[in-house]
Amino acid sequence: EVAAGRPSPAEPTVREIDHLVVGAGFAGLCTAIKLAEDGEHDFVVLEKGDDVGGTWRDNTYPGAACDVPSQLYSFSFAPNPDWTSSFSPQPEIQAYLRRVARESGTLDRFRFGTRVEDATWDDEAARWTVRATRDGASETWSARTLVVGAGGLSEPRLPDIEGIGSFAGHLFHSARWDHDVDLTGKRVAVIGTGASAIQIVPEVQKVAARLDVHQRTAPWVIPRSDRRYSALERAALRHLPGLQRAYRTGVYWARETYVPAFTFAPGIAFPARKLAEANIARGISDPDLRERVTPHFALGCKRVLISNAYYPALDADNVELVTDRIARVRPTSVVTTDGTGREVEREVDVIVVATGFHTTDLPITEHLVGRRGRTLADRWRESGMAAYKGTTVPEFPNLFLLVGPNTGLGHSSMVFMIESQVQYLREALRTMRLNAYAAVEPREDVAARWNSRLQQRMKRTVWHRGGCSSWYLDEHGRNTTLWPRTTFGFRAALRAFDTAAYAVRGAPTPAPATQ
Ligand code: N01
Repeated sequence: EVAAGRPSPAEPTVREIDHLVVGAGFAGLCTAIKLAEDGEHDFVVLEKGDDVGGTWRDNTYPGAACDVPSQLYSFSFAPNPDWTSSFSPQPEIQAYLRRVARESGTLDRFRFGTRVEDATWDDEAARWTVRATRDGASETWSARTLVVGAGGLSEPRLPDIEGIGSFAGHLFHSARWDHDVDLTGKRVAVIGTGASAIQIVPEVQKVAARLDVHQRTAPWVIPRSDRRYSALERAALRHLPGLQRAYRTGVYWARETYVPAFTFAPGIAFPARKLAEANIARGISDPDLRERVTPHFALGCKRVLISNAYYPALDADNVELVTDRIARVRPTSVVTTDGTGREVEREVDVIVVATGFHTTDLPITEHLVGRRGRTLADRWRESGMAAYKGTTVPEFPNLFLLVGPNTGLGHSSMVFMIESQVQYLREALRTMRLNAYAAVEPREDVAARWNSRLQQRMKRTVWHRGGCSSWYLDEHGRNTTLWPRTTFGFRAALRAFDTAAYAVRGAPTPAPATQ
């Protein structure tokens, strides 16, 4: 139980608050810490789970680890000398986030076990009315600012496979791992070969009697240059903060110069492609299997995966790579078809669904209602998922989306992007405070120009031209998820709050926002 917003019989049913933050992952936590630092103490963080951590609380599958170097995958203001290796496993990241939350002194503003049901902009009051439920009871908040840090990869997407609901064994999504199911000696099917699956497969292979890996599209997998830090290194990192900063900067620039370059000129990825081919050759002895795991699209078109253990696991005797399409799931089996009508049925005890997340159709957007009375999802169904600077949206005053449209990365740390967005939020709040603005809303024309430039640039990227389909693209083939420039370019764009791009409404005489 936390103090923030705890209703008491004497309190009105609607609790007024300055800022309401949704989600307690990296984004929500960063927001809370920075709001507190700015003296903005009247805020609450509503979190449906029972802990901080977001994706790192939810993804507890065996082998879960970050594929971005640890030194970069931490807040710039909270370095972590305790990382044990260059790519941190999930429990360490979760422990880090818990520690940062505890030491920040903001935990009393977090309200766990509270699910946001909907949020509606009240134009007259220039406030958001947010309805939430906690322990079956509903509660209503009225907030000046709404910050949504609900995560871009937080809602599991289950595949639409005939009969999947009839499976009588254990079936669970990679992000909802069922730790009560012991896979030792079991017959297991893993559906998917994305970033989650390639971490899961080597762990399951070690214990399962048999493992079928259902691959629809082979991914590019390069070696993982992971290593444990020595005791000396850790001591040095602990006692010499400058060294940790240098380390972080080095990793940052190494990624920042190479990877964005091949987004526009896939030829530059040639060395990485050679590494990936060598990874296949090293890990797999069977030429037929090598052929079947070799991708037929440009490296970088989908997320480039890193693993030393994936290919050797596929090569193991108890593993079968299944490339025939899944036709249906039966109560005790998965049935595949080779396209000529020949079907193969494989009996399994457990199905792990590693099929990704809702990315361009985030469920929460169905429940955010803006100035014109329509939901964000409705707006985006018309225009495609889009925001101004990935953060604010016309029609939705005082709404800040963290990890919003076109802020994702294929090559570097999302923590960097989150910190940039939170900086923008702070500048917006400072501007509002200084000028006594009740509401700010990005202008349609400015937002449209921003997105049109972004999409023009996008057409030249490997994500569009690389010959693959991926979760980066929406149903119209537009990339509405990734940022197509450098991360420092993003930071520069969000350094200051650009009031001219906004329709502002002064206080205390509310009037309809104009452009
Ligand atoms: O999901 P994905 P993920 N039948 O969407 C297949 C981050 N992440 O959870 O390629 C059969 O990438 C699908 O096949 P195809 C990271 O940003 C980070 O693995 O579409 N197969 C694909 O193989 C990542 O990009 C870490 O043909 C079906 C797989 O399922 C994002 O999360 C670790 C299917 C889905 O891959 C998502 O990764 C893990 C169907 N009906 C994740 N539907 C880090 O280390 C889908 N597939 C930081």
